[in-house]
Amino acid sequence: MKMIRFSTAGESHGEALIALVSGLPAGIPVDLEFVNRELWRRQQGYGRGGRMKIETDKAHVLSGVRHGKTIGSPIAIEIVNRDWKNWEEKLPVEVGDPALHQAVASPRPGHADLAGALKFNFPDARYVLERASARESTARVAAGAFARLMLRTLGIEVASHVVRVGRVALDRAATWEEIAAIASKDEIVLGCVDEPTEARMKEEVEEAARTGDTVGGVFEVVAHCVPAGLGSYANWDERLDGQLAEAVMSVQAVKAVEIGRGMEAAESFGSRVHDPINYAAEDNGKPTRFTRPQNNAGGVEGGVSNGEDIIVRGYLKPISTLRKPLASVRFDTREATSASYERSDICVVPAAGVIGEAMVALTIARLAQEKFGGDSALELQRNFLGYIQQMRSY
Ligand code: EPS
Repeated sequence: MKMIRFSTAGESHGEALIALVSGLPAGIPVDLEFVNRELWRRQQGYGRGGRMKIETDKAHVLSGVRHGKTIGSPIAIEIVNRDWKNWEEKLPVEVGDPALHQAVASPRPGHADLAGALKFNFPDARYVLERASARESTARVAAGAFARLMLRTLGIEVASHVVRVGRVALDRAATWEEIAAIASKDEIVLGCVDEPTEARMKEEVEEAARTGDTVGGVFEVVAHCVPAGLGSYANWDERLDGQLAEAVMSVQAVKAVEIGRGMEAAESFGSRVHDPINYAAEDNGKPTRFTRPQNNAGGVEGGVSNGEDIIVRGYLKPISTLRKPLASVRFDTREATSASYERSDICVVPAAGVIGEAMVALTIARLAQEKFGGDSALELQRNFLGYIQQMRSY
């Protein structure tokens, strides 16, 4: 089956994380600095925990890339966990010394701990935490970076920004240029395009830090220059919005996904929601002369991309590991106690945005490859340009 697929393996305190990406065409230039920069971006943001001081995530490509280009074979990427040296004896692959096992003795409300322990019949939540942890998202970002490299050859870019942290929301529209510029900053605070708003977001994180709490928020991913025609209304599981929603909802801590102004639309009249259609005299270098004065639909109508920017928002619950833990029960005695606490983050909204970008890029790359096909970058590009040409004449 010729389809872009990816999977990940690895545990939070295991030896390494692994991403396996297959189905990318041969001949895509691989910029490893870009891949590592993406991994760096995922580690940033005000409110990240102590673990980020231990790790400097780097992609070690084991296969599928030779002489700086993809070769059409599966790409295996390893990201070593530096923290492994502190866990080698506590989490050995072999039987090891049971006295060194570090139990997660009481499940954290909001985390996978309880449901996971019940499901897999574990006596405590250690193994659940190890895999359910958002550390796994490192591998997704590495896989996503390769999808982005493919999309780049078609002129498609993906970026994200933070539109809410706790009670503080960005109250103005952001341009594509502003959003894209965040990724090249040397210091990422909270990934908001508006400095005064970002400063207030920072105060929100500070308050959570002071009170032993955590804080969530909303990130927005934008995919730019996606041509009309990706996804389909023909079958329920081919709809672009459905596939984007699944991809973004699968990001750790995301509890809701919105396409365009989905939430507001539910409260408004149709005449205020839908984006009027115009036809321009000139194409202005765009693939189509159909234009829209606004983009409430977030670039998707009827489950199909419509040529406008694709806009997807991920709503994050606050991280479930609390320094001032909530009520829980001991796994061994069933006695009431407080939930386990292990080093964690206070706010991860900008990092989640980077993971959201990876998931959106992987989804769009898969659909682009499905539509345009091609075993080599050249063939993919030729098919893509042929389609753009066809659209220009419409
Ligand atoms: C994370 C690494 C983890 C956590 C976080 C995400 O490292 P550690 O558990 O060693 O501190 O900081 O995981 C969680 C939020 C979670 O709930 O498990 C990372 O690399 O993103």
